[in-house]
Amino acid sequence: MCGIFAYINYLEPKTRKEILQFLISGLQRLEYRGYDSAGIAFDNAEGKTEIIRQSGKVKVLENEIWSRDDLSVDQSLDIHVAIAHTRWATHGAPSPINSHPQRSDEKQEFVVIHNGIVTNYKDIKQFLTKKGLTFESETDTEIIAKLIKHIHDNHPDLTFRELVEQVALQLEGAFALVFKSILYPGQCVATRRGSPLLVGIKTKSSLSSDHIPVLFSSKDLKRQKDITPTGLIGTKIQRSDSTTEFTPLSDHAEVEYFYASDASAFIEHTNRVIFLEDDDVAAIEDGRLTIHRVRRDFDDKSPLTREIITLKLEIQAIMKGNFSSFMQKEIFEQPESVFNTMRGRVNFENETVILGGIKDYIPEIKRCRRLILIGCGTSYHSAIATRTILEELTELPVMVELASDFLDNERPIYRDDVCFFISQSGETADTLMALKYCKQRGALIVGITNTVGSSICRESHCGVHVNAGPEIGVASTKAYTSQFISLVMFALVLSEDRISMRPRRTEIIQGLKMLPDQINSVLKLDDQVKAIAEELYTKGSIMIMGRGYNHATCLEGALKIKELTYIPSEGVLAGELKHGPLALVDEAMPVIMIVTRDKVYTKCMNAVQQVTARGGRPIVICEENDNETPTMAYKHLKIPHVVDCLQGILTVIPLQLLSYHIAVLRGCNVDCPRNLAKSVTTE
Ligand code: UD2
Ligand code: GLU
Ligand code: MG
Repeated sequence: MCGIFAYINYLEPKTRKEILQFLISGLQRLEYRGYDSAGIAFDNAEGKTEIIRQSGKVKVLENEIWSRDDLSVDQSLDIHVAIAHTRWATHGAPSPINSHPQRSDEKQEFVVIHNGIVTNYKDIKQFLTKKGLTFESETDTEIIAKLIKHIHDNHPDLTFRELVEQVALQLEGAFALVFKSILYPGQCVATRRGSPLLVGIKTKSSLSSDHIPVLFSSKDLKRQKDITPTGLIGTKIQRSDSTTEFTPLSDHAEVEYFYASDASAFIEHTNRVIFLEDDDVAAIEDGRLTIHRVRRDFDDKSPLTREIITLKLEIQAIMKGNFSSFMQKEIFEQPESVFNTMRGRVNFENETVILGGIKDYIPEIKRCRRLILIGCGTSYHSAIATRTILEELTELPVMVELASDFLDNERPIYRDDVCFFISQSGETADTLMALKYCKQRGALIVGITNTVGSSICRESHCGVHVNAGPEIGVASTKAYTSQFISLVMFALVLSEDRISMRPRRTEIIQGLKMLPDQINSVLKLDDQVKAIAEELYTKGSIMIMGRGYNHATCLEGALKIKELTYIPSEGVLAGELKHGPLALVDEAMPVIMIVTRDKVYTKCMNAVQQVTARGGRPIVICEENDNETPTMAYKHLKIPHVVDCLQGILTVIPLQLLSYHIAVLRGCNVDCPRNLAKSVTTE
């Protein structure tokens, strides 16, 4: 989820100081991704692997590095492999021992850096423990370092690359990995599945601009006479007879390689990159890069010849990918982040849900008197969004409270209450205070957080990490949809043994399965949403209306508009229309209405009629198969159909996009709205 950076120099001498500087600046370029600790590994003067790790900022790590006087920083190294990492903890709190690189043993024969989550690490840990191995960290990553050494010890004939392939075959989950080993000096092997990883290549010669640089596979090379080595970097020219000629980089050519989670980490050194694909294993040995496949049966589908792409983008642009702000990037990340929230938890085949973080507390939760969901801002909205399905599936009374208001009024709390504290950062001061208040009164405390090792995570008895990955934009987007899904998963867990609820559960679990694809199709509305933004950005206020499962979407949409565009915006429960808000409606008042085909559909249509009857021109968010609502609307956006209790995930996304576009049109700072901070750690 966070940052990987590795630097390999071959016959291109660099001092240790230069190498360390490269690592630090590479990590600094990745800082924007969010992280809680950092670390590096390189060769020390004795030819052993040296690891330096710190919690906190890269600056702290840098200070630690330069404070060391035993590193022989002026020594020049002809061939060297160095790896570096920023960590967003998912397994074990941020601490030096949990930071990466993780090591195989005290001799540090193998070290590895990892982005992502290994979901079957417990099984592998158990296997290795039975073999007598002990673990020093709480991370999932440590098992990777230990496993590769274990395989090496049992199969000393395997190459470094083959060892990594064997390891990758055993791992489940999402990962980008880079390995270094004193047993294989000068070699560096990387692989990925689900997490991004790319290789940067810097050569002095051969890659001239009139040639297309490529990485050729042995298969392709075999077709050409006189070329024997595998997967070499070189150039190809298309001949007039439409054959290609490949000229490999000459032997003993000076070359430098970089591995990184995104190109911003090395773009100052080179703009030649190869994007690795899932199950690729990229190996560097004797200055040569080769790419192999973990599963050989996939080879045909995925040729090993990869074009080396020349990136022309400016550093600033690359940092955010093709996006203009982190918030926009995070909105578009939702198909993945939502999947990551469910990863290893929802089994779509046998329709079961396991939340490892609360499973031991389920009997206690089932005996409770009521559930109380507490949060602030967006997190509070995720509670509103899921309250109804929680009540339906748990058959428990559910209360939803704003943390500050809850404390102001000293709401009564009892020992048999179960209190949920929802916070992206896990540090929100109001929520944390409410947590302490409830804990003192003997309630069971459940955290719903995106940040492992955060205060709420530590103070809670149990909880669920939403695993949305770091969120940088101040206005929350992907954390909201992941909190939403976490609470729905909780409801599913609590209803597991209710036979009467089986059809409903099936419907919801199948709905969850479709969500990533459906979010993708909602994101395709971006241009339509932008057109609407162009009409609305000069308006003085915006009203967002809906009811039932979409009430939370209205509140969250209005909050996004306020936060980002500074336009007053109100989320109105459509049922309340005639009790006040209708007075605001006329031709000039922008009104957005959410109408989905659930049990309040007719009531929503009534609301649309009431608005149009007052001359209002509603912009409607409705379902794809709904041909009626658009006829009454001034404009409409169509989203896919999903089970009622999950609609809020699809309906909120057009509003996230809308607030983003309006903010851009108004020239507002999307990532850092005025007067707001990412995590509100003061009361
Ligand atoms: C754990 C791993 C996950 C995956 C899975 C495989 C961690 C952090 N997660 O996920 O990556 O390997 O096992 O089975 O190692 N907690 C709190 N308060 C909170 C949030 C969490 O106390 O606000 C506790 C929770 O009770 C549990 C631990 O933190 O003891 C990990 O929570 P989780 O949701 O990441 O747990 P799980 O089993 O989904
Ligand atoms: N799961 C690993 C850990 O918690 C890696 C997290 C990351 O992607 O930074 O250490
Ligand atoms: Mg805890």
